[in-house]
Order: sequence, then C-alpha cells, then structure tokens
Amino acid sequence: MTIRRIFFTGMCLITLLSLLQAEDGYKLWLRYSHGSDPEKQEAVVKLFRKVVVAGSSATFDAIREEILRAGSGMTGITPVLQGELSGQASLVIGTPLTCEIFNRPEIKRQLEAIGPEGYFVGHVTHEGKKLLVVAANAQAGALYGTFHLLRMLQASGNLSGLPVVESPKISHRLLNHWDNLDRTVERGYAGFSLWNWHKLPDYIDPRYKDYARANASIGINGSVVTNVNANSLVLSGDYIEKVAALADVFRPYGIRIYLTARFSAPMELGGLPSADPLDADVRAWWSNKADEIYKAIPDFGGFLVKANSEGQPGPQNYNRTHADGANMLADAVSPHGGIVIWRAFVYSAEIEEDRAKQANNEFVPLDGLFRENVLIQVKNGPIDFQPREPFHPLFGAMPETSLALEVQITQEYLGQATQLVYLAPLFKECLDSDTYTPGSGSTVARIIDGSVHGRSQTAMAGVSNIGTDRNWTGHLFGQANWFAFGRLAWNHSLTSEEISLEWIRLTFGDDPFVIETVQGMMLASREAAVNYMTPLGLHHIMGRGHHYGPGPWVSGGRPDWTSVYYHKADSLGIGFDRTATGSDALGQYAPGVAQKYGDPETCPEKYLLWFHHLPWDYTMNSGYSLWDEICRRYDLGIRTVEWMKKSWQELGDQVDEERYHQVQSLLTIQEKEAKWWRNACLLYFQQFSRRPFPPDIEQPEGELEEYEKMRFPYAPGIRPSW
Ligand code: BDP
Repeated sequence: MTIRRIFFTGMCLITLLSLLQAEDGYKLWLRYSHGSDPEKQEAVVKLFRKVVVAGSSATFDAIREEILRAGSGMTGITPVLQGELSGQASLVIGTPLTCEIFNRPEIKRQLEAIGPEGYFVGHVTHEGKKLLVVAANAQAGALYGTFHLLRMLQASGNLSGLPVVESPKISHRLLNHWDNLDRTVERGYAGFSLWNWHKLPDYIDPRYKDYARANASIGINGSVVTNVNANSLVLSGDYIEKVAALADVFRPYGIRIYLTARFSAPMELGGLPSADPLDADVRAWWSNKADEIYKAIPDFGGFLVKANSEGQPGPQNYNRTHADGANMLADAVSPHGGIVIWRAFVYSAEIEEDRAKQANNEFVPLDGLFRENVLIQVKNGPIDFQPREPFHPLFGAMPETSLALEVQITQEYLGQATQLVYLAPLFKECLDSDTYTPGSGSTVARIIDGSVHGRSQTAMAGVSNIGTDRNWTGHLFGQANWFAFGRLAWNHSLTSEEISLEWIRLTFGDDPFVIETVQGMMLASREAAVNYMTPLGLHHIMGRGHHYGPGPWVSGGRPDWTSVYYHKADSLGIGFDRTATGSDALGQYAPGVAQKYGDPETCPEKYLLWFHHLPWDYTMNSGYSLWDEICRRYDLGIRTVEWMKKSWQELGDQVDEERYHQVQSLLTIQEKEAKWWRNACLLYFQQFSRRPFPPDIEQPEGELEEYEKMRFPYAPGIRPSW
C-alpha cells in the first residue's frame, strides 16, 4: 500500500469513526450539526464570522467555549472571538457593565424587569450596521441568552423568532439525583451515578462539565447530587471537599450544588445523643456544619430533606413537627443565603388513613409556620409518580408557605428505560390543573411560580434520569424528558408540542417527515402508557418493590405498598372511593374541584377509578360498560405502541443507524411489555368482573398464574438472588 493510500484509508476511517461517534447520543441536544439548507447555512456562517463576548469571568469563558464549539460544528469554520466591540462584529454578547452599547436606553429598557438570569436577544443598529446582540443584566443571563440563540439556530436555522426577551418564571430549577455514595442510583435506569467519589476531588471527569453545559442550556440552575434517602457521610469533611470540586465545575454554568441532609447526621457524624431539632447542641452542630460547607462552597444552595417517611429519621422521632425540623436547618443556612427544601412526601403504614390524604393532614396545620427560606416540595400527585394522578391537594392548601413542585423524570413507574414515554404532557397536566384556591385560574403553575400568593421563593424539581450510560438517559427518548423538565421549569407556559418540536429538531434535524413522525409518536406515548398500564384512574398496580411490570395481585405485607389497597377490585366493581362515602380525600380539594370530581358523571374519566368505586356494568361516556371500557383501553394502549413501532420503522433511512437501532429494539421490548401489562391485568381483573373480553379486541394470552409467578431478580435496584 502506498503512503498516500494509507493516509487516505486512515482519514476515511477517522471520518467514519467520528461519524459513528457523533450519533451515539452523547451530545444530547447540543449536537451543533451542519444545516442542510444552503441559504440558512450562509446566514449562520455570517453570524459566527466575528463574535464579541464582552466580559471576563469563568462564565464568560464558558460562553466563549460554547460559541467556538457551536460555531465550528454548525459552520465548519472556527469563529473569530473578540473581547471588545469592533466594526466587523456580527454578534455581541455581554452586559451593560461589560460592553458600552448595552447601556443604550433601548436595550436598558428591555433589561429592566428581567433580573440576573433574563436576557434580550435581538438586533440593534450600530454604526449604521445591523448587529445581533445577546444582552443581559448579569453573566448568568448572558449564558442563558447564548444558549437560547444557539437553540434557535439549531432548531430552525434562522432568527425569525427574534427579538426575544425572557426570564425564568421559577427561581430554583433543580435536578434531584437519587444517587448513592456507592454510585448506585435509586430508581436509576441509565447506569451508575456520574459522581465518581473515589476519584474526586483530584480527577475531574470531563463529563461533569458536559453535564453542566446540558443543564445550563435548558435553564437548570441547581443540582442536588445525593439521594433523598440520605447518607450522612456526604456531610463529612472528605466528602465536602469532593462536593466542592463538583461545585467548581458547575459554577461557571450558573449551577449551584445542594445536598440531602440526613436528619440524624448530628448523631451519626457528630456523636450527639439525639437529633432533636430543639436541642441546643443539635442546632449548633447544624450551624457549624453549614459554616463548614459554605467555607468550601460559598454558593452552596442548601439542603433537601426527606424526613419521617419510608423509614427516614426526622423531627417526629422527638415529637417535634416538620416545621421544627425544617426551621432548624433553615436557621443554619440562612446566614449564608441558603434554602431548605423539605419534602411533603410523608406517609406512614401506622396511620389508618388513605395514603393520598396523609401529606395534607401533616402539613396543612403547619401553614405559615415555616421560615422564609424553606420550601415544601410536593410531588405532582398525592400518591407517587404514577402514570396518571390528579394534582396533589397540598398545592391548594398552603397559601402561607412556598411550595415547590417535584416531578419524576426517571421512569420508575413508566416503563423505566425500556419504554418511550414523553413526559411533558404529564408535567403539564399537573402544572395546568386549577386548584381553585383562592379562585379559578389558580393553577399549580401559578401557585409554584409564586404569582397566586405573592411568594418570592419558587422552585421546581425533577428526579433525574441521568447516569453513566453513554447517551446519559438509557433510552434516547429519555433525553427529551430531561429537556422538557428544564424547559418547563424555565417557562411553564410552553406546550408539550412546542417542546417536542424543539427537541426533535435539535436531536434529529429538520426533515419534515422525521419531525412529523417522531412528534406523533412522542405526543401519543404518555396516553398509550396510561392505557396499557393504569387506565381510567387505576394506580399503583405494578410489581412489588422494583415497580417493573404489572402486579395487580400484589397483596400482603404493608397495605399501602400493595396493589389491592389501590384498585379494590371485587365482585361488585373496581376503584378507590375517595368521596365522602369513602376516604373523603376529595374533601382536601377546593369545592370547585371536589364537586366536579365527586360525581362520577362529571369526574373526568381519566380520574374515574382514582376517586370512585364503580360497578363493572357502570355505563361510560362511550356507552360501553366499565368492564368493556377497561378492556378497550388496555387494547388501545397496545395498538398505539404497535403504531409507534411502525412509525419508527419508516425512519430507517432518515435516522443514523446507531440511534435508529437502539430505539427500534426498545420499541420491540415496549410492545412486549405493553402486552404483558394487558394480559396480566385483564386476566386478573376478570376474576372479579366475571365477564368475557369484548370479542373485537385482541384476546389476552396466557394464564394468570404464569404472570403471577414471574420474578425479576435482574430488575434495576433488586439484588440478584434466585
Ligand atoms: C418512591 C420511590 C422510592 C423513593 C421515594 C421518595 O419508590 O425509591 O425513595 O419515592 O420519593 O417513588 O422518597
């Protein structure tokens, strides 16, 4: 082989390799690929010709780096970067402090009410020339504005949407990692924890920075790096040093670090005899601990706490209230500007009360008793991240308290990482729910953004689906859920359609057929999952412990962890009566909600069996009996997955091989799992309904016993044992 040939073959291989690598999903929605439309491409090339990033700080360096990366990726030419405005500039990024032109009244006006994270992206005329600017009050806004611009360019290849002025509706936009110190991830389906505690603080995995970039690009500004089922060790000196190293990587990207605080840490780490929040030694311990953390991490965000729930210690161990516990920690971090996020996910098997009611019973009496720097973090629904739940009644019941919304991005109850389920519609369903407190229009979104009750501490948290898998989220489409969470925490009025469109364009490019097909699949996917798992308001009927697959038969042991507790199927009917004749959980909602949901005739069918126990022959809106409707919903769920799979198959030529095959294989698994759900649930419920399956649906296969006997020692989170 001649030298030339070797060189040529080598180059081809390198190109091929880089092409393959380019589409393994690692780059997420920050692919910065070449556009296919030459006209648009020319405009992009022009824009990156000479870029002024005015400002010197680690954040401005991050902006410069992103511009270089994006510009070279999108145009093939390395952009020329300057620190000061010159005649040739095409794009200028900065703040009034870092660049003179941003002091012009027309720009200052735009910046007036948008705070440190907001930005203006638009054109101005400078020395007779049109100049594109990203202007902000502070560096964080400049960073977010830059990412907004890059997103626009990638998603549409043009700037027709300009000018834009944006600022976040919610101030703390947080990922909650349920990562353990041994690097396992509770309810994680994408590998191990990103945080390599063994090698920190000396070795900084480049992935930490890519993680921070990805979050900043969608507006996430906080990361709780440890599990809510907390280990107090993370508060020890060694770990604080490691956490500080992570914080250093995140800081330029506007991301603050938070830790989960185990309530008993003063005993475990500090050797105190108690963790009583009113004990002076305990209070001093926390206050010293906070000082120690802030010394290492001056912008530490604060603590997230799960207390007196599922075996976690808390103030109630000492006959103190959640307010006593939260306020003690709040006092410890408040001199440093920190916050405490206290979870409302509390329930107990010892209490003979519908689990759905317990959080309100605990927290409503404490309304108004929490410090200003405490937020109560409430899950979207009153049970636990089910495929569908009505909104949590606490959102309408604590006007004197800052409430944060917690959603689950990781798909614990939604097919884990083998299923394509686009979650924006689930998040939106909660955000758009009207609590009717104090009056109509008081949606959950407006409660948590502080506008209904005039509160300034606001937060939204998503339980992360990120791990060491090369594509971060296990399923490629899991990336869309991370993306959607960030976009909604920034702006909850975006629609699921808008967000999906953006994500698809960033992920797959601008081919109209690909966009239409993928969007159709995404938008149908959540309802499909509800149908083949838990239609019509059914809930919590999945496998015990791991929550993988169906388990409507789960009974025995702690009742509120069984399925029979929730579906209550018997010879008369099915569903949980939460009206006044039953647990009266409806009484925790405002009358406007309670009345509507309290009557099966007016209750939306999607919540029917959540609130009502109804006879099998109850007539549904469709005219079918309840039993027939349940069967049809399960069947419809499967039809939808089959359709999703077929739709994806049509993209074989348009999507790169690696991503195409991953999604295709997973859709095959999803189809299998959807059928498993249908078969298991319908065969199980038929024992009670004693009615035939409608003849025109695909008949469930197999025997109930076979399904009941299935074991999953390899399900994520289960220790293998036979
Ligand atoms: C449930 C999970 C459990 C979590 C708990 C929580 O099954 O692993 O610890 O929520 O949110 O969904 O604390």
